[in-house]
Amino acid sequence: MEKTFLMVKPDGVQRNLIGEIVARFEKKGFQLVGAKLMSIPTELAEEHYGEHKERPFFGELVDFITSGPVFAMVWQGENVIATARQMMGSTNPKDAAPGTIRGDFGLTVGKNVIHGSDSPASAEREIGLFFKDGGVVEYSKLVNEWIY
Ligand code: RTP
Ligand code: MG
Repeated sequence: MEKTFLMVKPDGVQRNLIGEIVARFEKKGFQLVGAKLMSIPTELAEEHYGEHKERPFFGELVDFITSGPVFAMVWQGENVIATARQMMGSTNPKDAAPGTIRGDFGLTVGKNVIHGSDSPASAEREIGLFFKDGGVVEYSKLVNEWIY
């Protein structure tokens, strides 16, 4: 089953949005298979956002993501990578549709509440970076056949 890496960024943690964000993915029917509150070491932040190394905002991005704890998660389900990105909304909250996480809660492009893997390759890479010591659980929900 497809997996993705999602993370409530430091602004979302400070604003008490962890529960709201987890609830959205739970209610959608996706399955939480890993989660932890953690501080990101600078080296991990630089590696995670390595694709943006040459961008002018790279320093600010690393400073922000290491500025306070984040809530790192692995979610599972069919098409979870693309669907989670839709549920997050556009990168810049000013362009994010109402009803999306960034549309409802985001303030600026730098403080946009949530991160989500943008492709299967990113998901595999990011799960490997953030959960390299384990913590991803395989389990079945026995409730019914309508959710993952
Ligand atoms: P993310 O990686 O955090 O999930 O966001 P994303 O895929 O929607 O956007 P991406 O292009 O990967 O950019 C990563 C993060 O960099 C910040 N950013 N700042 N100042 C700027 O113009 C600018 N552009 C991007 C955003 O916080 C974005 O989430
Ligand atoms: Mg990205």
